[in-house]
Amino acid sequence: MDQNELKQQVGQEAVKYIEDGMTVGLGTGSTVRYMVDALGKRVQEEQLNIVGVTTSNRTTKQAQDLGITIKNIDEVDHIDLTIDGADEVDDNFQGIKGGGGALLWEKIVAINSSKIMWIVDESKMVHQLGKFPLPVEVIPFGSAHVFHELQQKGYNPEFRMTNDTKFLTDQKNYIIDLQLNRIGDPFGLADDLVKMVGVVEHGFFLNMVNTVIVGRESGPEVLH
Ligand code: ABF
Repeated sequence: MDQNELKQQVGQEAVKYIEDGMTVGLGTGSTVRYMVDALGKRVQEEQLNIVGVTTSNRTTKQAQDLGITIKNIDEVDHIDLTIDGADEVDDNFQGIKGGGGALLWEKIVAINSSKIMWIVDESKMVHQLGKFPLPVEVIPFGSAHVFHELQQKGYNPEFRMTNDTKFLTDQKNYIIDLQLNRIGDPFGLADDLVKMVGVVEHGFFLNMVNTVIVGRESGPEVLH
């Protein structure tokens, strides 16, 4: 199986955990795209009665085009289950997310969810976080100074670019990716980053996930 087949495998497996009447957080990324497609099929074929809360404008469009009812996070009083992707997941279920630039809305939806499930192809499973650059979302105002401070700290920052201009998140913020290679103390680094004025959020998702479904050649592996 290639990576896309593994992503499709876990996307379709995850949808089995969605029950009628649920409010479901819908993540962002190519793996989640497969899940939302499969969910749309269930909604159409089974008249599944669910409400989706999305983590990006692109997931909103995909879900609405499939006839899935979407509500803004501030219109619901709870989210039963959020299904999202991830860029890295370590042996302790700590994760890095944000490769798709949606980490802020993803984390807001996640912290308001009763249960969190990540769906990943096996390439995302690592022993130590850090090979994937850590995304940091920053307010544009003063971002050059935040960038400089990150340089001074030795975090190897790079502004995320799209066609020679700074990438803009759905919240109209910038993303600075930290090329760290290996991260020995994610909790310590997370604390350091959130103290920086102008930093909105980082891509560490620590002590958050309940279930990880990993795409494998032998079939989806469900880890709790
Ligand atoms: C999203 O899932 C992002 O946080 C993360 O970057 C992405 C993983 O991307 P993909 O599923 O396309 O590999 O939640």
